[in-house]
Amino acid sequence: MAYFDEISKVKYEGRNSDNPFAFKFYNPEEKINGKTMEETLRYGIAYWHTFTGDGGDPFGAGTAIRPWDHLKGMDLAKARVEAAFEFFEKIDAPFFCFHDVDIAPEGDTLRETNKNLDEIVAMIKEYMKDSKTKLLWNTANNFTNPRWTHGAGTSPHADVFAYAAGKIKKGLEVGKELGAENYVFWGGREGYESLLNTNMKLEQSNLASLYHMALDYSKEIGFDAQFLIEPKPKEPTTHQYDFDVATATAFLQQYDLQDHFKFNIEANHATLAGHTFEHELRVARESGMLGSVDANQGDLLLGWDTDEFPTDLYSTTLAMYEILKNGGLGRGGLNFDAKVRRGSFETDDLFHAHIAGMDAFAIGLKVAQKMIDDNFFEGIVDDRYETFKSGIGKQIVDGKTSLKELEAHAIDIKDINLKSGQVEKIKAKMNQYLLNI
Ligand SMILES: [Mn+2]
Repeated sequence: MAYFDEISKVKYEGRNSDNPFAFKFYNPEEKINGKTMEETLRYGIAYWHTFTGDGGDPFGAGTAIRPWDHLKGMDLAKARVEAAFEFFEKIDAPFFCFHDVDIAPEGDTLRETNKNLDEIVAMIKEYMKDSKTKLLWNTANNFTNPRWTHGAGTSPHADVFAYAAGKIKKGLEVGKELGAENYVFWGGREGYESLLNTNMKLEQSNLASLYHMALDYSKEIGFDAQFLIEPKPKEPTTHQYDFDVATATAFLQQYDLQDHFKFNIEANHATLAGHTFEHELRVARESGMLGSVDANQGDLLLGWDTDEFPTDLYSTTLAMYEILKNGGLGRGGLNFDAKVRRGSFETDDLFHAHIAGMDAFAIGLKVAQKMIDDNFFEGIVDDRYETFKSGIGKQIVDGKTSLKELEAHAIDIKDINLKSGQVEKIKAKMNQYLLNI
């Protein structure tokens, strides 16, 4: 059965195309700096938002009209697999991502859940044989079911911790079975609401133990995926342990996990943490831990995680700058952890939204590459820190000076020739780059 009958394969038609079902900027075969756009951008489709989500929010029921709405249970799960692979083919997606509960319904026990998963995973494996779409990452949903109310790996109850461990074990097996490139840990409810009843040290140490056990088990079964932590500062808990990249880096270092994890960085989580998307990418890149990206955007007028499709070209350009300076995303990719707005309830909107996001990052890639070719930011930064290249500045950088020497250098200085930061001039030039692609 076809679920998106009226839509044919989305193709690149160029910037002047009037066809809403065509890419205007994303041309998968076009080479940018020696690599095709498809190879660099490594787009992924988020199963949960696109096939499982129904447009419901805390104030109202789902609005989405989907051709699989009439089905339930395992029949619904199977229809979603069929629809997903038809969608992947039509949108030309190289990757997809899922949580366990997105693809198969939970049973009353972990044993029943695993049985449902096995059936759907076998079906997905069959579909993958005839599809170019690969699994970018999978993960365990340890946050939706009421048992995770107080956390999963940070739960105050040992049975909940064991249940979480069992689900992760299964997730690693599923990842191996489907050839996942990465395995993601999003903290979900790993945090706390109030210190009045919380043993923070025990919770964090238990979480680290869970990660170590996951590493051991993946080694044992020969699953060589890249492990990724996805920071988020708040929501659902008040204080999430993986607040941002810097906080999560300290956690990984404290528990000797830093050599085994990279980060999956989500734009909307960055802005919730009070950072820009590019800030989080930069912090991860500078420590060699930029692994993958959840490509979306938040609404800066709202204080919660809106998971919108990315359309802000400043943001996609600065993100692609970080990704290109990182030498690409390696085994990671750009996963559209994004949902159509509740009011965008028609099936066609799934295509419009992905086309918008794919074009926005394609523009970002082209503009960022052009700026790198021109040494645009590098030139600005190089000039700005010029005084550290020689003399006392070089001695500071090389660690060859002292407070005494620095005082002697500074003691009679009257005028320091500080230069303007020229942020407005830089932004105006960036606008020229964006308009001239
Ligand atoms: Mn989000």
